[in-house]
Amino acid sequence: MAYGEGDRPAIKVAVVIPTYNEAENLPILVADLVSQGIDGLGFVIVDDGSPDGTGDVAERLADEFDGVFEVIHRERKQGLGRSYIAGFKKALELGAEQIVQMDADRSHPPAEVPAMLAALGEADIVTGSRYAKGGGVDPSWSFLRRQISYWGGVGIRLVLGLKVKDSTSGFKAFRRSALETIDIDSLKLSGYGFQPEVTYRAQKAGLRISEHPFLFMDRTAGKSKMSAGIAFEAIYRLVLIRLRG
Ligand SMILES: Nc1nc2c(ncn2[C@@H]2O[C@H](COP(=O)(O)OP(=O)(O)OP(=O)(O)O)[C@@H](O)[C@H]2O)c(=O)[nH]1
Ligand SMILES: [Mg+2]
Repeated sequence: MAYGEGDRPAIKVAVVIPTYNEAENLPILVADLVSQGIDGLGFVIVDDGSPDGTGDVAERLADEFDGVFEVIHRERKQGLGRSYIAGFKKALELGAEQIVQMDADRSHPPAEVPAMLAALGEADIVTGSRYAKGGGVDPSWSFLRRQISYWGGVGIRLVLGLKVKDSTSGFKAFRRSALETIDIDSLKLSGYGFQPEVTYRAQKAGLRISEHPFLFMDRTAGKSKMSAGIAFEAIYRLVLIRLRG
């Protein structure tokens, strides 16, 4: 249902989702989130001109949704970090009290979101964690992939001195005040390093970060945008960030 300015239900919880070629995944993810019955739920989708038409899919979902549903269209692919910064700013501007970030590829289970929001009662940021007790990764992952992912994460934790067990998780819930404290405009990394950089900033600012276990499942539709090159570049740049404080 479409609303005029001023008569849409108010947004309390904004789910920010960056998309690049996720036309198949996005409608399923949005429907799954809606079915969680979250009070004051709204969406901010940030699409980087996906050639597969994800931007149009998002507009259609916005027309159908009974509440705040913003779609930010950017002309070209600018990376995950820049997309999140634009999305977080929009969520704050809309007046959301709690902001959730998650991937569009359905690796992050919507069923965990209500518990993560509840956990914000005693934390400034709740990080979805594959390595907290009760969490895990897709059973189809090979032994080698598990080792690379786990030890890569341990390396990043050591480089940045992070306390959380899952330093690269892109599944998080923030209090509005946490995003305001972090000064999101000054975040430097846009690719794989964005998530640990956010966590590093939050820890340095003395924010309370808790971990919520979840089972990370591989995408079943669409293509991954990850590569080993992206991961190595991120680690190198995180070292620089730590050295410069
Ligand atoms: N707006 C925008 N979204 C992006 C960009 N790159 C990736 N994304 C989205 O960011 C999320 C994470 O990207 P993925 O390709 O799943 O990366 P990943 O989860 O690290 O890698 P996999 O484990 O292989 O899925 C997905 O929702 C993507 O559609 C980008 O440049 N711009
Ligand atoms: Mg993914």
